[in-house]
Amino acid sequence: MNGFLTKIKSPDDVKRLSMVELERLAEDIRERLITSVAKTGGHIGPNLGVVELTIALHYVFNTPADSFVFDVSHQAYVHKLLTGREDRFHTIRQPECLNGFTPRTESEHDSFGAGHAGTALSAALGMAVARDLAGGSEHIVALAGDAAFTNGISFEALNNIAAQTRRMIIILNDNDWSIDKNVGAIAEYFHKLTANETFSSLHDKAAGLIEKFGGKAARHVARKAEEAAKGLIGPGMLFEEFGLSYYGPIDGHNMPLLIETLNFLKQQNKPVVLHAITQKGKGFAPAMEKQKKFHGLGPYDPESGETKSAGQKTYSEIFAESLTKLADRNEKVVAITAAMPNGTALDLYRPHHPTRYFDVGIAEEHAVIFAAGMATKGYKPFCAIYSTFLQRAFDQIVHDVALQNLPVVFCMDRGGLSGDDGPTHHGLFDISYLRSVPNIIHMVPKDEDELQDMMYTAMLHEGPSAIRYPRGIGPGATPKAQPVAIEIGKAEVIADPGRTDVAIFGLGAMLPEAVRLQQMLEQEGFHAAVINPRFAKPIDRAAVADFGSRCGLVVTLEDHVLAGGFGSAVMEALSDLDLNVPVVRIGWPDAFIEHGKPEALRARYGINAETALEKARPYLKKMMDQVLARHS
Ligand SMILES: Cc1ncc(C[n+]2csc(CCOP(=O)(O)OP(=O)(O)O)c2C)c(N)n1
Repeated sequence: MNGFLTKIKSPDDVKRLSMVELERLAEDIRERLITSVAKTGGHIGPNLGVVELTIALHYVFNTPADSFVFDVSHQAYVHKLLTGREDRFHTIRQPECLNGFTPRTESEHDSFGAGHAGTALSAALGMAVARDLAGGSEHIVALAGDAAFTNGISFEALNNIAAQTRRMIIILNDNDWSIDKNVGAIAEYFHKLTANETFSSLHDKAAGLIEKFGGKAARHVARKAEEAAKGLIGPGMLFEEFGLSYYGPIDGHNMPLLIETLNFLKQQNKPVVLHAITQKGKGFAPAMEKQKKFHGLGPYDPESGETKSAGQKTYSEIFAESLTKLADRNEKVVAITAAMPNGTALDLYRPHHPTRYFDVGIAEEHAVIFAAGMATKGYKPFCAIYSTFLQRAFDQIVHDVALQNLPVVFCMDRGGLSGDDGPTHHGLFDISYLRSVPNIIHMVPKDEDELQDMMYTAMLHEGPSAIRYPRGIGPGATPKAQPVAIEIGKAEVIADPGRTDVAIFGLGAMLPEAVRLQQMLEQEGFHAAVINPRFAKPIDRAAVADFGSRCGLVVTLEDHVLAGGFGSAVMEALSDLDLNVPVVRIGWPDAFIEHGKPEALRARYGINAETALEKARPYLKKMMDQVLARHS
C-alpha cells in the first residue's frame, strides 16, 4: 500500500513511471489523502478531484523551473505529495508543520502563496511577463477552479493576458462546485459547454483513441470534437473573445488524455485555456455524496466520513438563526453571501427567506456594492463575509457604503484568530481597517445573545455597521426570545469595585480573560473593574474618561492586531482627554501569525491574562510604592 507514492521523492520520480504506474500512483495518492486528512482535517474534496491533473502536470512540466500557480491553493495537497513532502504530509495544518496552502516559504515548488480566491491568473500573468522580459523559456501554468471565474480579479486578468504575453497556460478545473454549488451566469456557461451531447460523444471517442493509439490520431479527433462542439454551442467563445485559445472540455481524470493534451499545449505560442472536467471528492463516496461538507472540514472517519458534532451552536449558526428571526419580522432585511452559505451558516436562513437570500459568487467587492445598491432602495442588507475576505472590499466599504452613509450591515464571521488555516485566513485586521472610516460603527459581542442584540441594533441603525464574531462556538449564551437594542457607543461595565486600581477592557472573546485577570489581581490585593466595550467604534469615551481618571492602570485585551486596534482607540481617547494613565495592551503583534491551534498560538504570543499581569507588574509596583509612601 502506498508503494508508488512513498518512492516519489521529487517530480523527477513521477516522470520515470509508466502509464500503468501513474494510474497506480493516483490510487495510492487517493488512499493517502483520505486516511491522512481524516486525522488532520483539511480540503479533502478539492484535492481528490485533482489527483490525475496534478500528476499529469508534474509528468509534463518541470517545477521549480516551471511555475504552477494554484488559485486559493487549497487543492495543492497532491502537489505537496509529489514535491518532496510526502513524509511530512501527515503533519499538514499542524502547528509548525506543513501549511494547508502554498506559502512560498514552504517549498521551492510553491511559486505563489494564496488562500483567497481569484489571484492565480494575475499572479501567473505577472510571472509570464517577467519571464518574457528576462528572455526566459520556462512555462507558467495557472490552475483555477470554476468558482474562481466568478471573481472579478480573474476577469481583470483575462482582459489583460493576450495583450501582455504569448505564452501562458490556464487550466480551468471545472467540478461544478464552489464550496456550495457554483452560481451565476459563468457557472451556467461552463455547464452548457460540458452538457453538449455531440461534444460528449466525440470526446469519448477521442479519449478511447488516445488510450488505443495515443499521439496524432487522438489529437486529430480531439480537435474535431472541439470544432464540432464549437459550431454548436461555441465552447470557449468567451475565452476566445479574450484572445485566449480554448481547448476542451476534456476529462480531467483521464491521465493519458491529460498528458497528451498538456504536452500539446506546452508547445503553443499563444496563451491557452484548458477546460478540464473533474469530480470533486472522486474516489471517496461520502465526499462525492456531500460535496459541500467535504470541501474542507475537520477530522472525519475515513470509512464512513462521519464527523463529530460540535454539540453547541456555533456563532455562525446563531447569526443565521438571529437573522432569520429579524427577517421574519422585517421584510426589508436581506442576506448576502459571497459564495459562503455554508461557512457563514446562511444556508440555515435560506429556506426561510429564499427570495431575500443572495449568493453572488466569490465576489466580495461586488457583494458590498450590490448591498449598497439595495440599501438605496430602503432594504437592510446583512452582508455576511468573513473578516479576512472583507479586506478585499475595503474601497467599496469606504466609497460606496460609508461615504453615502448607507445602512449596510457587515457580519464578519471568523473575526479573530482563525487557527489551522493560518495567516491567509486569520481575521485580525478588521478593527484597524474599519476604525478609520467615517460613519461606520464597529461592534464586538461578548457572547451569542449579545450578537443577536447587536444585529438588532444594526438593523435599526440608519448608517453602516459592522459586527465581528469569532470562529466556532462561544460561551453558550442562548439568545433571548426578543432582542434588545444597544445604545450606540455604550460599553457595559461588568464589575466596578468603586475604588479601582486597574480598569480592564476585554473586547468580545477576550472578556473571559479580562475576568481572569481581575481575579488574579484581586489575589494580589488590587481592585479591578471589568468592562465589556461592545464598540470598537465609537468607543465609549465616557467610560474611558471615568475609569481613566480614577484608576492607576488601564488594560485592554483584544483578539486583533495591536496596530490600530481597540487598545489604540483607548489610548487615542485617553490622549484626547488629556488623561495620563498608563495602558497595557494585549493583542497580536505586527507580524503575520502562522497556522496552529488557537490555544497554542495564544499561549505562544501571550494573548492572555498571564501576559497582561506580567506587563502590568511595573505599574502595579509603582502603585504599591505610592501607597506605602503615603502610609510611611
Ligand atoms: C476571496 C475569497 N472568498 C472566499 C473564499 C472561500 N473559498 C475557498 S475555496 C472556495 C471555492 C473554490 O471553488 P473553486 O475555485 O471552484 O475550487 P474547488 O474547491 O471547487 O476545486 C471558496 C468560496 C476564498 N478562499 N477567498
